[in-house]
Amino acid sequence: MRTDEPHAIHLKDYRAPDFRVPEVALDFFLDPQATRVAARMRMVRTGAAGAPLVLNGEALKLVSVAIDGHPLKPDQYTLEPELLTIPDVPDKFILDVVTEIAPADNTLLSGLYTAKGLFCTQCEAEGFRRITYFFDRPDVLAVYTTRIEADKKLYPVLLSNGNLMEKGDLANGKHFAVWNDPFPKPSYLFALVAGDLGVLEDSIVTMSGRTVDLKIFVEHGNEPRATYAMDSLKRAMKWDEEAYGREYDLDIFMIVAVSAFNFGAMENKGLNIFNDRVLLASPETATDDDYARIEGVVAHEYFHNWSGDRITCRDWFQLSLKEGFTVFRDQGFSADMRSKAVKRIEDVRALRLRQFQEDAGPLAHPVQPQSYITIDNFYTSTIYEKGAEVIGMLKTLVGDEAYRKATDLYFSRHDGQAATVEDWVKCFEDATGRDLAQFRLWYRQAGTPTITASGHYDAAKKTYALTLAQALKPTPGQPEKLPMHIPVRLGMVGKSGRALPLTLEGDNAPGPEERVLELTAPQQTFVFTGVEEEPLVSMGRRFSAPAEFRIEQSAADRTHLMAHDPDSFNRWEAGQTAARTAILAMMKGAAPDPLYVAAIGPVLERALDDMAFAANMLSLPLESEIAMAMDVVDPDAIHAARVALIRAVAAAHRGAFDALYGKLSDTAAFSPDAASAGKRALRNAALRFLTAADDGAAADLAARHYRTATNMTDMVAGLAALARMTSPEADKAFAHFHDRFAKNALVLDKWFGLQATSPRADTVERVKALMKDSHYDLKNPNRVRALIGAFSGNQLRFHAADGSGYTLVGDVIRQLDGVNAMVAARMAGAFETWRRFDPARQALMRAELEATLKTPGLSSNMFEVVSKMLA
Ligand code: 0A1
Ligand code: ZN
Repeated sequence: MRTDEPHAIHLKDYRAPDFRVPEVALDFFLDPQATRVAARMRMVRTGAAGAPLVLNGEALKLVSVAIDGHPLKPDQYTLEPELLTIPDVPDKFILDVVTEIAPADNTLLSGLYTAKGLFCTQCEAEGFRRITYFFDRPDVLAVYTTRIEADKKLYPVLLSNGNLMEKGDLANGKHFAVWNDPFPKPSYLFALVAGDLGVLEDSIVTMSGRTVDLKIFVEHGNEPRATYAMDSLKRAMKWDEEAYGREYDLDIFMIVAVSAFNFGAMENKGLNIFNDRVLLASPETATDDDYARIEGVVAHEYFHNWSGDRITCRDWFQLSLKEGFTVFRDQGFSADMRSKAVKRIEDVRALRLRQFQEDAGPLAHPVQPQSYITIDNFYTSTIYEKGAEVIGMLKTLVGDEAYRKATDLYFSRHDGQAATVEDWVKCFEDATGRDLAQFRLWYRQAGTPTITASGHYDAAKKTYALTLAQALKPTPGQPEKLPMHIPVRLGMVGKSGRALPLTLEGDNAPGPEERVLELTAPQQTFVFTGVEEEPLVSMGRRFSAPAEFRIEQSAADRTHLMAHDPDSFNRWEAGQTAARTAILAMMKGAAPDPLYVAAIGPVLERALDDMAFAANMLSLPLESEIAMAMDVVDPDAIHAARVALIRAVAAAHRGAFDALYGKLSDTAAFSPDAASAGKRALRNAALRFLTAADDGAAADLAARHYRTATNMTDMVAGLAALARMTSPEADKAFAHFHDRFAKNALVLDKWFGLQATSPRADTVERVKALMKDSHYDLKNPNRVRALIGAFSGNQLRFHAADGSGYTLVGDVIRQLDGVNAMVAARMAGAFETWRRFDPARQALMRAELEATLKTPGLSSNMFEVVSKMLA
């Protein structure tokens, strides 16, 4: 992993492998310090005659290597730090490789590692090479048989992919199990788990009538906390049958929860491995957001069985083929399980917060990148979330029915293959007859396009001419951009609030109230006829493209749309734009916009109609969202103006907030369903306004909210309100929370995170003190993310003018780089926006980046992100 001169890998250099590996048999002798792996692989030459066998390997001790049973002498192969080369091999042969590894020392959590006495694997993207020498690339698909041998007392549960073939006891207190996965798969989908685990079991009957056993393995005692994940899994399996016609294919589907995991979860064939943070939930320990995330991630990993496992990627440049599609699928599932409008709002918000930021900075890359140094750095919001948006646009352009036809074609045409983004787009062309040549630019061009609309109403002719112009700024390596194919969904709203029909010049019947315009040129004008009154344009409904939609509208226009737009997403959007505009003006000395403040009145009046939606209407743009709209970010001014607007809204509607808060107090037993969660969200939104002042009354209310809470959602809301205050009530509540949950790692993470995101002036000092807490652990990614990750998202305090926040995070990432380079490089993303700040802050951040780049033994992961940020 550490290389002196990290070099880039390019898509244009892709070459098919020289060998096929139809079968792999692995024999594991588990031991935390010295695990032995005996691998037997059947190799068949498919490439050039005489080409050498070159296998990947990393951090391995090679014990022996043999071809067709004949051990090789050291002069018959060469061993480099990351390659095993055997120059002279036959066209068909059996390769035996024995390696030794030390899972307990594997702090990178890639390959085979131990966590709390458990053995587990993480092989995506390139972890399998840390287990044995192999073609560790996604286009080499093999049938795996895995035998695991381990101490029976310590590791009673032995799991791998596929079906259990055999198990039994051995001498010396050992036992073994043999698993076989009949579906050929790439090495990154291999998984093994061994440990002392409890299990929650259930089953489901698939659409063709087969019974599938479902098992979720967790630490003993945690079984009840896995019931929501199990319920989500069953709903996801059913949904995939209905929405995509996809049936599960093995007789058993297993999930294992682990406490140390680099990302969220992993779709290993038949044996998903989860970060326990996105699996375990109970009302006392998980918030409604946690429940929603669990539902989404369980579905995501399950959906990968078709979009990822049955059809995998030819190479890692195709990563979005599986990730963008699977995110799109999980978003569709969650939207169907909950509220479509609210889910869309949440997804767009997350996209803007992370992906738009990425697209506007030094790490911008296309959905299909052309090169990388370390693939681990490309599990990005662009690959995942923008990739999903691109698929959403395809669906918008071709329509629901044709979309299903195209995905059916994709699944049948490429089942069992390692496919490409091009294969995917081709299926859409073949299924629909559409030419998607220009649309392909969404995969190739980085950056967020801006769509600027301007309109002209001719009252005499009753026509409205709408001109749409698109622009895309240069991004690293892409100075010139071509115009894209952009679906722009829109409607027109009259002054009275009614929706106006959209009849385009040349239509021979009155048009619908909503339509999708296809913008393909740099600028296009669409003329609508029969427009009875001057319209307000509601553009980019349901966010029809991952773009920035710009239209000149007054505060009055926006508050009108906020109240009357028939599209609820755009009602929310109008509110966000109005609030952001108001805050930006306040930073220049304006008073809180009275129109915006007044517009919250009707929102409160209608709040009970759709509570989750109302909670979103009441949620002001975040500080980092406001920063996106500034040329030079001023974190102090943003914070002050945002708080001032919240206080102005609170003061104007005190009575209504009080009434709402009182009316919504919950006495029913906890249920995680969407309606109940929406009710809690709305009450907690009201709490935010009622505790906007930093005074005794606010502290009392927040403390009472915290103390009387009967579930984690409300506890966290009370605690978050207190975290903004200087009252001694805050310290009391945090101490109470700590003592109550000290033994529950996931809840303790919330305790760390809430303190790290506090706007209080002493936050940097507090975070430093928390790093000395006995519960802080640099080796546990969840804990580091909870404290340091949360802190670097605290725009006000991370960007403290004295640079103390930068030094804190800089020191951590440099230290963490030696422990877990993958997680460290992701955390370095905190500095991604450094050029958007004032010269003094820029200099401070740059100094941290330069110090990082100079660190001896820097990982290639960190080298890649930091050198790109400085370029
Ligand atoms: N494929 C997984 C994400 C994942 C990627 C890499 C990992 O380890 C380095 C872990 C998980 C998903 O999309 O869920
Ligand atoms: Zn995924």
